[in-house]
Amino acid sequence: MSAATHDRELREIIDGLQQPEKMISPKYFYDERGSQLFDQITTLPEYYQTVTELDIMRENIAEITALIGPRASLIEYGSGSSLKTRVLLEHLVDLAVYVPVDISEDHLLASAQQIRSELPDLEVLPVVADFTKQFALPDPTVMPLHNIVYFPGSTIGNFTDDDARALLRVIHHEAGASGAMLIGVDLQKDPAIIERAYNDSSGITAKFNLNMLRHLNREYGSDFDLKSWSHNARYNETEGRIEMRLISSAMQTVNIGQEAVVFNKGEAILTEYSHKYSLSGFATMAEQAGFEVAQVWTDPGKLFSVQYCIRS
Ligand code: SAH
Ligand code: AVI
Repeated sequence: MSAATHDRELREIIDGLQQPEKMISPKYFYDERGSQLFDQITTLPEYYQTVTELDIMRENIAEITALIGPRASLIEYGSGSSLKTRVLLEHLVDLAVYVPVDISEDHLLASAQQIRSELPDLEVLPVVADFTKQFALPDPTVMPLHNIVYFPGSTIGNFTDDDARALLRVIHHEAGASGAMLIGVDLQKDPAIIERAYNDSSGITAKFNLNMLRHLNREYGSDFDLKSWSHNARYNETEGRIEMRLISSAMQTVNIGQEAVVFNKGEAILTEYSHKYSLSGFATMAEQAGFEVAQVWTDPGKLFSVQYCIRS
């Protein structure tokens, strides 16, 4: 990471901790350990999202590949271990290039290397970037016919509605006139099912949440004492979202950069929103970003959806 990026991120973290409700962006979950913990979350029985999205992809892959067509450039936002992408990579016809984009550098590069070894004929051009900031896309060897932006996992739900719309507008631009977006969108359902997914019985989500503080201590020199924080995740029915927080078990001062941040006993840091959408709610948001939802696939229980969006 460049010194300028490091300084900008440190400023961003401090700004968040100086808000009336203290908060840190969920992008800081993802150092190497955070990415590994996320991979563990995807295998938990309570975390219905990954297995359901994978099933939807497998079930509908013929229709999905027909819509995408040949010689596409597949650009994936927040690719992680590219688990669901493999279904696409194995079925898309004459794919021009695969461009996984992720902030978690080591994890991204290792995943890209793994895909190259599995599919030696495919050009894989990973981009280490924060996709909420401007970043350059690499030039592929084979000229693609169009761009498909793949955004699985319902990572869109980790943004506020305003930020999600802004990101969808960037994706709209990235996809270009002949392109499209294939996106995973988690759906509203019984709140008990949702809350269980973020309060798993093995405590992996708690470790994932707390790991953010370990990441900040290592990368940005803060001195959070991990023992005095605990995981909290609850569903806000009014807003239709999980809100994940870290709760301070004591009054304490945390030093970060040149700042000292005071926490009261019981005070929280908001670390993540995870919005759950209605189909109509997501369609409206996509429309506001210039997209029309052309096709929606869901599972029989209507837990999750995969949506193909074109320019409206
Ligand atoms: N797409 C995968 C992983 C989802 S986890 C799946 O569906 O299972 C979210 C991923 O997005 C992580 O790999 C994380 O490192 C990445 N990520 C989160 N915020 C990001 C940002 N602002 N810029 C780039 N990558 C980001
Ligand atoms: C990446 N993102 C969509 C996950 C989610 O469900 O919001 C991150 C996560 N947080 C807790 N568990 C998983």
